[in-house]
Amino acid sequence: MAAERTLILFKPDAVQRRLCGRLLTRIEERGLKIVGLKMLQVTPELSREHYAEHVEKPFYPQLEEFITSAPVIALCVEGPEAIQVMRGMMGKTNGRESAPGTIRGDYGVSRQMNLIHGSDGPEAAAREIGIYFSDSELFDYDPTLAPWTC
Ligand code: RTP
Ligand code: MG
Repeated sequence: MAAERTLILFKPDAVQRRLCGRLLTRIEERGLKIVGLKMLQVTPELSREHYAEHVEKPFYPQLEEFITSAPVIALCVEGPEAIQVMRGMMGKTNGRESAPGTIRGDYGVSRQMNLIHGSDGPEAAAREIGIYFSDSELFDYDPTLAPWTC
């Protein structure tokens, strides 16, 4: 099956709560491949570009305040149907409605501070990966085990 790429953010609450290691472990243990990773500060300009579909919504000012409140970790994650696999792992937007076993259902009860962002479709993924990563920051490597015992 063809590999697909998606843009993931560990949001400021995940960084501040020191949950990034756990979130990364979940993604790796699921079998997805990390092909890009960086920490950055989201600016108001970047927030408006990323969340363009929400800029006119009533909750946008709070969303911008939150997403710019501390650094985020951005990842490009690759795998078969990676977009939907990641959306399933994330759970519903509101942590209170998110099932146990999902990231948002296991670590939060907030509708806004919900730990993780994932692209919601192929067009969004291509657009968002382009916002956060240049081509030289994305890596193509053999995902099989390295022969570290020799
Ligand atoms: P995301 O884009 O961050 O992956 O989250 P999502 O698809 O599950 O949810 P979306 O509807 O795209 O909303 C983007 C983010 O805005 C905040 N939000 N606040 N009514 C509210 O207060 C409200 N609704 C959404 C959340 O941080 C949500 O993840
Ligand atoms: Mg969304």
